[in-house]
Amino acid sequence: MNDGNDIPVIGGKSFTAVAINCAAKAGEWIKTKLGNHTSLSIKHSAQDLVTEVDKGAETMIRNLVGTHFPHHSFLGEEGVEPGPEASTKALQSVQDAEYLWIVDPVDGTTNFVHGFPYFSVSIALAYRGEVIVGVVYDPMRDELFVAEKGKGAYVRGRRMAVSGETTLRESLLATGFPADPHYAQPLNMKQLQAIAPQVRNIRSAGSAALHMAYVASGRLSGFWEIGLNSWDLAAGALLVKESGGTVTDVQGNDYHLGVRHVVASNGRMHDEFVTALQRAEAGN
Ligand code: 2AM
Ligand code: CA
Repeated sequence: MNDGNDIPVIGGKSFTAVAINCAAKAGEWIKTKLGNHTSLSIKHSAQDLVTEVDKGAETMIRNLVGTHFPHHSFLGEEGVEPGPEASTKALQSVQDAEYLWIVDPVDGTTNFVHGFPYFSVSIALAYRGEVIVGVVYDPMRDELFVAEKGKGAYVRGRRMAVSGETTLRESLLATGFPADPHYAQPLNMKQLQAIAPQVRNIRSAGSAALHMAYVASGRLSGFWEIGLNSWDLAAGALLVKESGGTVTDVQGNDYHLGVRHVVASNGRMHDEFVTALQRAEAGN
């Protein structure tokens, strides 16, 4: 096969096979580094961390993707300057690419640094701005979540389906606590305070990609978070959609690569969920 540019590529593999291979390989390596990373840098703020493991894993994935698909574009968290403006600009510069790989080498870096065993590798491939392959790999549990557009989503070789809860009252939700103290954090606190009494309970485990994978697999009814980047969400969004769920922004608009404030759910209580978040934001 070739990669769409009529130049044959040696050792041709499907997009999904390459995504799985990259996630598994990087994930296994990251796992060996748990508790052994040697450098820790602060990016945007004391909450925004990066280690040599994030950078090494991204390089590994970039090289592997480049070997199979040398003409594809690549957007990885560690190749972008910290902060929301740089992320938005970086996405804008590549989002019209024919094929774009969107990679978070370690989603949940804070957990990784502290030895809290909940982090993932997130790899998505978008074709003309639409995600067509999504893989999220949890190396600690050796769980690989994979979705192909139109072909469903799978974990451990079994087709995934979202959960059945139809109301917020019976829902188990997750959120992420944002670092940005000016906008995202106060808004998230408002939402948390308003939503908590309306639901069964709320979790916050620290990897957006894995939270999305848990919505897809029915372990969570829904997830929301403010101020994320395309690499945190692209793979997970396809997992949720291909498992029968719904992904929007906090206004209820359909997911696209530029969404930063995300709401994902089993779809059955999505409207109630979005309405509750909007009410919380408006303070009523
Ligand atoms: P990361 O570990 O790849 O940075 C946890 O709430 C989620 O927020 C994780 O997916 C984490 O991804 C992301 N995150 C952590 N710090 C962040 C920051 N400063 N800005 C944006 N997202 C962040
Ligand atoms: Ca990361």
